[in-house]
Amino acid sequence: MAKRRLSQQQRTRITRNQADRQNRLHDVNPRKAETNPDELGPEQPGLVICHYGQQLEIESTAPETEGRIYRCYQRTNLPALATGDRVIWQADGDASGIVVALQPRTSLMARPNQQANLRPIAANVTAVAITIAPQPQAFANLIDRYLVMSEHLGLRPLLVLNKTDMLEAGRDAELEMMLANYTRIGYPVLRVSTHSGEGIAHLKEFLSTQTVVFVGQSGVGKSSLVNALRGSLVTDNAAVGGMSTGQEKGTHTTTAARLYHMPGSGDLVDSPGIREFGLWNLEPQMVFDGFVEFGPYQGRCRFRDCKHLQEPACALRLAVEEGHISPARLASYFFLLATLNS
Ligand SMILES: Nc1nc2c(ncn2[C@@H]2O[C@H](COP(=O)(O)OP(=O)(O)OP(=O)(O)O)[C@@H](O)[C@H]2O)c(=O)[nH]1
Ligand SMILES: [Mg+2]
Ligand SMILES: [Zn+2]
Repeated sequence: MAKRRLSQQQRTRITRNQADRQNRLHDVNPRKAETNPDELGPEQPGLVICHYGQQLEIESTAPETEGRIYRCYQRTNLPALATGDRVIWQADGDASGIVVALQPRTSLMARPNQQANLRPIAANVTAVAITIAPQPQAFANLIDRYLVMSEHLGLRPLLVLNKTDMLEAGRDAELEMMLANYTRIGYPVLRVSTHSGEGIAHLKEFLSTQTVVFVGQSGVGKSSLVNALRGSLVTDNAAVGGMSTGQEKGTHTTTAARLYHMPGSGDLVDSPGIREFGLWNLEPQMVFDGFVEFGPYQGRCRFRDCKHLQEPACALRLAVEEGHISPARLASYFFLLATLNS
């Protein structure tokens, strides 16, 4: 037992060391970002695969160099770039270059950093896979936060329950009830296990035409899913955490969002597990709109400015009493509203 624990720790350390080494390898002089344009290669299109620190990994989408990766800096006049951004860049060597322009985005997912500034995570995604597992425990508040964000951005949300091999009928009854409620609201819930392979083919089919970002707590298996969906023929697998139970908190194996192509069609973005329950810039009405099953009751309360708390003839509370809206979702709505004001 002791021996096994040690080897898991070692595995985690090795993964981390590899990441450090890779980052050092990618080091380019930041001053190059201001190189005179005449000294650079022609402008060409590219795709941001990863953004860590000040550096970007750009995949060329120009016919002659398609698929090749260049380590780049961005010109300082550009906004912060995100994984999935389409850009224009110029080579300044065999494997490096400068990003000179950002192409229009269809969507931008961002989350606040510790300073409460919004940090872009992924651009141009079409779907959000909210990933949960029996372990670490899933929180409805967090799922709802992602749902509100997805609805707000017009992205297609789905819930992915990973680690179905770990489910225990008694212990996970609450989780099952929670998922049944999301199904009832109309959200797709896909049940998978990267260990047993259950549901992976179905998830792959479901996502085949999408660019999907995997979000959720650290240790739920986002990177494992990306690897499973891409299959065993690829060589550049995402690093996976060492704790097979996922009970250990704060492993945070993935440190930056990264885009992977699925063989065939579809793109996957692996993102780091969330560290804190951050806020994002939303108005209260946007939160309401993000609870899609509340929609039919909008404007039906007796008082126009009803807060749905104690007011008489509140349509929303009546809907809860009559079983059309789950009490958990109403509670979650109040919780998210409160976090906006804190
Ligand atoms: N039992 C079981 N464990 C799994 C499954 N999928 C992944 N795991 C384990 O869960 C742990 C965490 O997996 P990761 O893929 O690194 O999780 P992550 O969500 O990417 O974590 P961060 O990168 O830290 O956000 C690893 O030990 C995996 O082996 C599964 O289907 N069943
Ligand atoms: Mg990961
Ligand atoms: Zn009301």
